[in-house]
Amino acid sequence: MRLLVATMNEGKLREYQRLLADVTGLELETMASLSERVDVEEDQDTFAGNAQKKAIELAAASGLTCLADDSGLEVDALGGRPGVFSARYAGEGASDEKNNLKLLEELRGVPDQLRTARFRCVICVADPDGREVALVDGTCEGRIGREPKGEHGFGYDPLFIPDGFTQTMAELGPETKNQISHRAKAAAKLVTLLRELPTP
Ligand code: ITT
Repeated sequence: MRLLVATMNEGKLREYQRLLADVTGLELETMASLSERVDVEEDQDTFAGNAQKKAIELAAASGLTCLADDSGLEVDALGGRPGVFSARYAGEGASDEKNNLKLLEELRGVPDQLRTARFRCVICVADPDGREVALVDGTCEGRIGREPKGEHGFGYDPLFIPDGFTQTMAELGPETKNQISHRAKAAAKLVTLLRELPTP
């Protein structure tokens, strides 16, 4: 099956290429295979709503089975923010660096035990007729550090210290991240579901 990994985020794309590498019969396509750029407005108020919207619209536009995820960071001391606004927390089109700085600023003075947070990922797969064929999720619990550390990953990885570790996700690197992350957990559920789908 050809599967379009519908993301403009290079970091996510790299992770899916690794996470789905060993699935037999799956041929991954990237947005580069689309003849024209398709923008989907992420205007839903849940991760699931945005993932469904992206997968369904991009499947229809590409004529391919399509995987989309909506993901982000929920910080307890901020009442779950930035949540679905994670990519544009510091403003539309904000860089990862700006988002991280804003997060540190908002958490200034918050003690370690209250800096708990989680990454959340919802993956939706839609077939070329725009029918949802899978909806799965995954979370990764941790806490927000005091300064950005590490070079791997993307987004909030330099600030996020997963439970059970002392280093940030950006210090831990892709092998560890792909075993423990929200995206890895959701992808593992997806692989189980895809294996159960009847082959045409
Ligand atoms: P697409 O919609 O094109 O996939 P995007 O970056 O806009 O790309 P989202 O709307 O899902 O994707 O926003 C996710 C944001 O949440 C992302 O930009 C990061 O800031 C953050 N995020 C999600 N997963 C992350 C991860 O594994 N590590 C660090 N930050 C992450």
